[in-house]
Amino acid sequence: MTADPSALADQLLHIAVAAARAAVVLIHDERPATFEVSAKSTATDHVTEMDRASEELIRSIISTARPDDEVVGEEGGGDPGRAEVTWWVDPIDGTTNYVYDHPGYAVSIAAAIDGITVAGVVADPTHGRTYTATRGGGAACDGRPLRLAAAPPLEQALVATGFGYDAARRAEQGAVVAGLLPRVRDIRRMGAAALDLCSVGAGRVDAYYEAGLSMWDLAAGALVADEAGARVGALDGGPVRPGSVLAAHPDLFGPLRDLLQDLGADRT
Ligand code: LIP
Repeated sequence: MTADPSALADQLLHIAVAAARAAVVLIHDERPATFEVSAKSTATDHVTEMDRASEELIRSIISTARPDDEVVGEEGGGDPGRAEVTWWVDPIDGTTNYVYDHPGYAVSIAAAIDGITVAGVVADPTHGRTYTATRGGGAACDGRPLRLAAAPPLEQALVATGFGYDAARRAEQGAVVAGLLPRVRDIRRMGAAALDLCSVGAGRVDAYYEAGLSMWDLAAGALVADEAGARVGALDGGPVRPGSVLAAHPDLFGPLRDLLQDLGADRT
């Protein structure tokens, strides 16, 4: 590994930002009037030709700059254990919002060294925002530093969440929300994990939780939230990992985790 990890993180972030910006031009600025949409795990779990084209473009930019790294993307897969530097790519996070041309989709790119995410970018084309972070270097939105304010009490917390695509799982996740709703200020369901995590970092929601996600959904947004001062972990309180995430102000994390565990959120 390089003698100066922060210099490498900055280099990786520079590549990630360039790739994200190119992908935003492709999927948003040059969005075609029509594009192919097909189903994945269920009839409502979509992938579009724009997801694939975005990932292909991002892969090309990363591989040109760093040919020995491994890119793991939602559409093209990859081997996260093969190389020292692994890139986690969600070419369009919030594909349902993208299909409907509804605000709330993002390009999410993160770089990890030996399994630790060190740089991340989440580009939000419909709001014209770019979130960035490097480990130990802070988080920013359009270059403006992000830092959490004081936490509200649990009953005044605005909590974001999301749901899977399988009907039976959604029923379980809906039951958790039914139990949560009277215990907090309100919930928000925005449709893209990367933006939900950045919203915690930017103070647009007080917390976010979800089960069933992949590292490409989580890696970049989790670094932004962490570097903005949030505690980010799994729903059981362990380290963030595929399948389970909770992000909140450190003072709010414990009470919300305990409530969500009582409601069975980590079993959905
Ligand atoms: C989405 C996630 C979101 C979840 C959606 C969907 P995709 O990812 O970012 O948090 O609630 O159901 O899984 O599939 O749009 O890349």
